[in-house]
Parts: sequence; structure tokens; C-alpha cells
Amino acid sequence: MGKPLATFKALHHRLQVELLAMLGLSLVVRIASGVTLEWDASPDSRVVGYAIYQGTSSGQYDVRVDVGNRTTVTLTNLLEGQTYYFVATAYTADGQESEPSNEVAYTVAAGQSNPPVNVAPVVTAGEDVAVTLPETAPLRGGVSDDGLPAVPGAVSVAWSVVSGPGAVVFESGNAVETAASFSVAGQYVLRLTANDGELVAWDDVTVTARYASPTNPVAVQIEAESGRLLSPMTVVVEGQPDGSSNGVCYIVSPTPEQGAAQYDLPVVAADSYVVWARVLLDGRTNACLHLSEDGAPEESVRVTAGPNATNTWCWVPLVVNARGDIQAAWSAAASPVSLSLQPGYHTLTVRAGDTGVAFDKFLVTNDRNFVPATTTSVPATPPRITGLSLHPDGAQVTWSAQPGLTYRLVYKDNLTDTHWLPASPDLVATANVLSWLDETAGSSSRRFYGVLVVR
Ligand SMILES: [Ca+2]
Ligand SMILES: [Ca+2]
Repeated sequence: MGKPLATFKALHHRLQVELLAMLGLSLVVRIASGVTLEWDASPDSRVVGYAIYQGTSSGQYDVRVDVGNRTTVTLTNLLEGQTYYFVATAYTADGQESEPSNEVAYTVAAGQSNPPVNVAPVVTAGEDVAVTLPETAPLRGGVSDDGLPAVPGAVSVAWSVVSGPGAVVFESGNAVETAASFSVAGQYVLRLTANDGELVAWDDVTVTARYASPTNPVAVQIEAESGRLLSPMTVVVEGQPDGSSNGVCYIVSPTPEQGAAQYDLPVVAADSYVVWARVLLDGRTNACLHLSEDGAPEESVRVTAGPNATNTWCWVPLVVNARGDIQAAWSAAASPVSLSLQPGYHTLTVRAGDTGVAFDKFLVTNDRNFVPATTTSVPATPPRITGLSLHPDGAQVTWSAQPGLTYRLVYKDNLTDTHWLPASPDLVATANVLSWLDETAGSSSRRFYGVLVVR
């Protein structure tokens, strides 16, 4: 057996390039390193197969690959930068093996040894956005990916809501660039998620939605117990009267759907108004009640305590209670009650719904961005009257204010009068200025004004 059974040609080695897929806009090319070896068939009829020996030093082979009865093979899984040496042998059915062929060498080029690793998409949800309702917020997201894995070979995206006080509608929830609309003002966190079929990545964007500010912001505060009460609506005094640090005076009905309170609400600017209530929800997270103005049909509304606000006095907006499945309505986003009111006095009627709800105060405002404070702070600077102008309707008085604090315009027609009389309802400042038109001023030849901070 001195004569070689096979002459090893090892004619060429080449990179094997597989074009795996071309889907959408992504061209995916997987490059796997390999070396293809070819050799001459042995003319000896006893030969039934061939073997390839592989090593990393010339003349020393530590891997034997039985390739069967064929004359070409492609070897893969070779290390980058490494030089490999190969020889071939032929063998017979009874186990005889030929002398090795000539040796060939192959060096694997750098960067071509390992199949590429799928990298997660890179997502940006865009810059934070501030928007004035009912405008929509533009969402300018961005996604890039390496095109892997080959299937699907494309990235799918989806917008979702992480948090927010109301409902969000995306114009196109599966587009990188789209717009969103919001049912109520507040801060929303929206998420853009990208999925390449294997890996998921996301980024969040914050949208601050505000309402347009009214030209003449007004917030009238009414003590709940100051209304005309219809039994069994009852006044309760706890501790010291209202205004002291630890006392509260409120109304509550012991019977569901029974009892009401009626208020005279002065309105100075034709506008749409929202209503807040300072409530104590006795162990409930939300409750229904009924609201009507000027004898119009009642509207079903509800109050919902914020997180950790059950069994604590808190300011909450009255929101529309959707008809139908009340439980579903509670879980859905809420729209604030909106009263369209003309100047003059209006009658506001609050009728009990669910039991276990106590009302301390109501606040009616055309400034939908205003959120009443849960605690009253001491004014940093006392109010100062900055403007007084006479109109056919009365005297317009303007003073400096501190947002969140409650003020009352008072007057005397003679400086020697012992008491100041109210010229305005209790007004909560939503900006750093407050103004009220005193329509009773025309009855006096002269009048002195003052402003009280109501605790
Ligand atoms: Ca990828
Ligand atoms: Ca009260």
C-alpha cells in the first residue's frame, strides 16, 4: 500500500454566502465561514469512502472527519484568524486506509467565523410633548434594527399607555410616527415598543395635556352645608367648625338616592365650568351622585378617590357617569362634568346617590387646569387691591392672589360700620390675580372694599 489511493487536490477554498431572505425592505445576508475541499476520486475499485484530517499545525492532525463516498466537503465552525491544515485519505470496506494526500492550508479571515448575533431594535419614543386640548399630540418615534432575525426580517411597533388619568386614542397605534388624543388633561406616559420577532425593546415619552386657559379664570368655592338641604341630607359638625385646623362641617345622606342640597351659584363669565367636590369616601373608591343646574334633567356623575385617598378628605372632580354598565364606566377614563353657564345666578342641585359619601365643599371653575389643593397654606403675601373700575353693572375689583388660596371680597358703605359684608362668594385663586364684579355697588354712593383670605 505504498502508493496513495487518492491525490488530494484541495482545489479551492471559498466563503460560503447564503442569501437567506429578502423580506420587505430588509436584505438579510448570513455569512458563515467555511472551506470547501475537493479531491480526485481513487481509481481503486476497493475504495468505499474518504476521510479528511484537520489540524492547526502542519503535519499534525487532531480531527478526523469521515465524509463517506464523495469527493468534496465543506467544513465550517472554524475559528477566525486560525490557520488549518488538511489532508485526505481513502479507505476500503475492510478498514484499510491510504497514505495521506498532499497537505493544504487555509486561514480563516477575521470577522467571518461566527454567525452574526441578533441585536434588539433601537427605539426612541421622541421628545416629551406638551399639548393644549383638544389638540392631538404629535408622536415622533424612531426605530432601527439590524434586520435580524431573518424571519420575519422586519420590526413591528406598537404604542401603548403606561400611565395617565384618561383615555388615549392613537391615530395609528402601529406606526412609528403618529398622533394621540386625550380625554382629559394630565400627564401621560406613552410607550413605543418594537419587536423584531425575537427581541423586544421600548422607550417612553411623557405627554403633558392641558386645557386652554380661560380669559377670565374664576373659581367659586361653596361650603356644602351652606345650601338648602332636603331631608335626609344632614349637616354634621366634627371638632371645631370649618376654618379651624382640625374641624370640618359637612353634609351626608344616610339613605341611598335620598336627600339633596341646593346652591345659588353666581356666574360672571359665560363659559363652560367644571365642578370639584371635597369629599370623604367612607371605605369606597368611588360613588355616584346626581347633579342638575337650573332645573334641567339630572346628570349621573361620580367621584373617585385617588390612590390612598379612601377615608381621607380629598378634592375630586365630578365626572360623567357613563350610562349602562357602571362598573365598566368606572374602569374607563372619565370626562369631567361640563356646565355651560351664562352670567347671572344659577341653581345647582346635588342629590345623593350612593351612601357613605360626605361633602365638605364644592368648587365651580371655568379654569379646567386648576386643581384645588388638599391643604390650605398661609399666604406668603397678603392680598392687595390692584384695580378698581366702575361699569354700568357695578364695580370691578381686582387684587393680587396666590393660586390655591381662597379669598372673599368684602365691603363697607361707611367706614364706621362694625362689620364687613361679603361682596363676592368665596373665590379660589387659580392664577396670581383675582377679580370680581360687585353688582350691588350701584346702590351706594360710595363703598370701601377689602379682601379676606378664607381659611
Ligand atoms: Ca434585531
Ligand atoms: Ca364644609
